[in-house]
Amino acid sequence: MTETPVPEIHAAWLPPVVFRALGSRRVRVDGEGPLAGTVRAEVADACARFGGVAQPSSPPDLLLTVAASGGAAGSEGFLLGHRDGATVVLADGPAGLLPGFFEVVRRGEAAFDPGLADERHEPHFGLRVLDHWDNVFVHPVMGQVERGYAGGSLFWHQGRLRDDLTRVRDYARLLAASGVNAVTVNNVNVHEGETHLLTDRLGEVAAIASTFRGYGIRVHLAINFAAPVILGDLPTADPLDPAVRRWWSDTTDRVFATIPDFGGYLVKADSEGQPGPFTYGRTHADGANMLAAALAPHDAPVRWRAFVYNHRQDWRDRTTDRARAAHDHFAPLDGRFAGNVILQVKHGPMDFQPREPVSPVLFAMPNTRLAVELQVTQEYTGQQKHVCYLPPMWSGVLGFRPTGDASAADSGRTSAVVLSAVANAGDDRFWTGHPLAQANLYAVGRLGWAPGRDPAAILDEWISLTFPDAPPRLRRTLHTVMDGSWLTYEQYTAPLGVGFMVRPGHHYGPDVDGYEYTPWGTYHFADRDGIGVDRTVATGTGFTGQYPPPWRDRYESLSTCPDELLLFFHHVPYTHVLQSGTTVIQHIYDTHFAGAQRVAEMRAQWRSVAGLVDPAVHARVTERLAEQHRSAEEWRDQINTYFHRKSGIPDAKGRPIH
Ligand code: GCV
Repeated sequence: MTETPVPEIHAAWLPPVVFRALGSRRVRVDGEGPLAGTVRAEVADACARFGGVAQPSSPPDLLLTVAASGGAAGSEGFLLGHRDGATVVLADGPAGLLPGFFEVVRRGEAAFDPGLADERHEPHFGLRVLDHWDNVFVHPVMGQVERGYAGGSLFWHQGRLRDDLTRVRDYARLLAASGVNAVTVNNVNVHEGETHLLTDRLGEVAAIASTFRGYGIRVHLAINFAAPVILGDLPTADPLDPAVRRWWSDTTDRVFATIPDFGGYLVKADSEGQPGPFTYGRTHADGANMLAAALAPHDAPVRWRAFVYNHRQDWRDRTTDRARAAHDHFAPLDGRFAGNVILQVKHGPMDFQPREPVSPVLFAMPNTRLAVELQVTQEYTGQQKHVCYLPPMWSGVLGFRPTGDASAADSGRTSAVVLSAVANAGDDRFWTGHPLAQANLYAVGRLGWAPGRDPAAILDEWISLTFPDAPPRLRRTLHTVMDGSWLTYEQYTAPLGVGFMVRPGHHYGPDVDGYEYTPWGTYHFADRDGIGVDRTVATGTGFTGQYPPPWRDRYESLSTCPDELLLFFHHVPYTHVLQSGTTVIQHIYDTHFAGAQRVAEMRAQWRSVAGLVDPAVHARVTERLAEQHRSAEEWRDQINTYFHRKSGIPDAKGRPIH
């Protein structure tokens, strides 16, 4: 037996062996166009590897074809079933062939069960986009990838587009196999150099787009609102100025002349120092609608971010509440955005904390198209040094029912039409730094197709694809280590939804008061008596009033506010008794001891499967778990000590607090 060389780049969820069931059969692909061509090439490759026959002259075991009834050309839907002794993928249009193909791959042998009942697959979110925060030039503070924990950019290296885009093609293939259909290539903080991607460096975007195209993935660009000024063409970027409007329209026409299937713009305006319409006394609707007008002839959207708040606030002023900001800015503009504007809303009202309530903006704008934005890159959830499987959190967001009625039909969920997620991949050999963080990337597309899918089932699916020959013990261990890891992370970090307490700037590790007296609006207000932010209508900032009933009442009242969000909504004494029956202070001690202890167990569990996993994967995860363990203990000790010193209340169980 020849030894297979360790691949330079990890195969993630597409190691060759997952194509075995399909590649050992007779497979025919009918259909025209580049996507059908991609599927044919995939099939040919799999059959060459596993002894099957691609495009056989005899009846196939698997037929992938566009259904005779033929839906819209761009439709990605398909039917999977069994007809006349063969498994069939009947795609609505050519765009459905690729997702249909990967559905068969995912199922392996089960896809060829003659008893396979007809299943209709259609994506819930038409646009499922990964937003890369990649810079072209290495930023002096933020580096090549802002909040990137997986090495450098897949696209750019120190100011230049990479010569070899093979990895981008492999990335496109991985994303297509998970269900993602778009990528924004650059950071929403568009610095001067990156502004040129829109014009004189557009060729680089075109090169990336043609690499993604074969896998049905469209490329979007984050643009600088002040581009007409920065590029030196105009003295103003006023969105109501006719010359500015013409500039955007002409520039956008050139983008589409170069990249006919260009996906659209993404804009961070009047946020954290980025330029925007406020400079000219205009509204966000004025700004977004100007870009929408330029994109409309090309039938493309502008995604306009709702992450707008005052980052220069005075901590002494208890009336200003950052959580309120997005709703205060945008809800009054409902109905004033053009049809091709998509308002992109972070899933929580603050900033991707491990626990936040769902943003009320997602339920306040029935006349605006919305995108919900998740953060796959683990800025506040362990920076890909910690195992933190995030889909259970996302699933809660996507399944949140504003009516509060758990039995309500899907229409009761968030009205968002787009799922966007800040990417966590880079040029690291394992794509995501921490090999187990690949599961978070994988899950975005899967939830984008079916937001109601069980996160634990997605995890098992990812395990099967990524570790296809894993013995049951390894499968079980992976599941045990990962499922629940978000709750473990929550246990040893900031308590009960209060958020932050991270080291300022890089946001890794504990610093309870790190942001307490800063202008960023992220406070916990701990004193000797109690902790938490009073966001009630009755006595606080009134944030609870931004929710529709019944949530505004549930969050407003101490007796109905869920424990895990208590300190997000209320300031309470340390002796306040939670619904769980324990006091706030004892809960803090208990969860911090338990969280750090759980990480020690995860470490031991992982150690026990050495020898069952690719040694390089095992070594990388081992190294990261060691750091997670150190960090969890650091969190435990700082948080427990801080609150012990503040409150003077001892741990009822007498454990060591420093
Ligand atoms: C891209 C947070 C992050 C920033 C990020 C910003 C945003 O503030 O720390 O790095 O900027 O969110 O989402 O725009």
